[in-house]
Amino acid sequence: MKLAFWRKSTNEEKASISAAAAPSGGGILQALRRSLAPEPDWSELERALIQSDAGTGVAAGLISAAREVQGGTGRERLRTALLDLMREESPSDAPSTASSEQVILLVGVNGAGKTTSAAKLAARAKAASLQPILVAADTFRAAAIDQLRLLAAREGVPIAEGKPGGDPAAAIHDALTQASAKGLHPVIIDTAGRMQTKTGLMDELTKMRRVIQKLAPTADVEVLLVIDATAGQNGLAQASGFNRAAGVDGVILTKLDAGARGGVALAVRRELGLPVRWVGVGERGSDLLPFDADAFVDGLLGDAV
Ligand SMILES: Nc1nc2c(ncn2[C@@H]2O[C@H](COP(=O)(O)OP(=O)(O)OP(=O)(O)O)[C@@H](O)[C@H]2O)c(=O)[nH]1
Ligand SMILES: [Mg+2]
Repeated sequence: MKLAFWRKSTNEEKASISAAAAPSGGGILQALRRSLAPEPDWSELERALIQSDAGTGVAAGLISAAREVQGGTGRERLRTALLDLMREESPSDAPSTASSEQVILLVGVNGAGKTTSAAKLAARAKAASLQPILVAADTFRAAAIDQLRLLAAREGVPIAEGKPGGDPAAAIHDALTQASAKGLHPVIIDTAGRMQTKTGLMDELTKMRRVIQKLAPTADVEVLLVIDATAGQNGLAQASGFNRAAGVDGVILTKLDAGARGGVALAVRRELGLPVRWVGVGERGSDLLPFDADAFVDGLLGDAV
């Protein structure tokens, strides 16, 4: 899907992304202090990447990419490899789609941060003068609908609620009808947490996706997989099941503030081939930031300050 202007990060937000990516115990930063030479101790850097939760395969891949970079210090060569991996089309270069319909479907395992991220996205869209609507399609638990209702009220954003125990696809159907009648977008849909191994629940996602396609055939639809960064490598195992069922377009990486190590973002990009779209850095409404590769890599390498 095309990117809209409300996804662009400010300089202040870029600094927060760098801070969240910065390794707390030294890690890559410490290893890099000793790598101003063109040929640093590559195995030490590789270990530092593994310690930052990048995973062994990803760390090895990055180091071999860095070694192939011609010229520069070890730090510069690693930086080039990291940016090659993480850089995406910059949101600011993409045409604004603020006038077209947008539908965002949030999926993921239990507790990843879907509901709070939905509210944060709505808050951000509203702050950018859009008219978002939240959709409580987690009909599995009544408390989930209550949770989103409270968050919607806090952000001053309208909500379309599914019936507790009802069909989430039906809730989405009603919400899209309402959104289109009132000209509300983006439509931000919260779904129930589910394990990627439960076929029935994955089929439910496929159905939701079909309903969106049917009711909003011309909309920009973006399916975002919400991954808890503190789950480290476990988060990655979830993606393929979700991708098969719902066609994942990108990732929201939550809880980067909560002791997570930033290397997970590298693994998401390299192993899943999915762009990180947003990062969660706290529990407040404003703590969801559009991912910025340069700021992230600066933080990871300790270049930001
Ligand atoms: N520190 C921190 N906490 C977060 C972040 N994102 C979410 N949380 C917290 O994680 C917990 C779970 O968040 P929810 O949004 O309810 O997760 P969920 O995926 O909707 O959970 P289920 O609906 O049960 O599957 C809450 O206590 C959130 O406040 C983040 O970026 N940083
Ligand atoms: Mg939830």
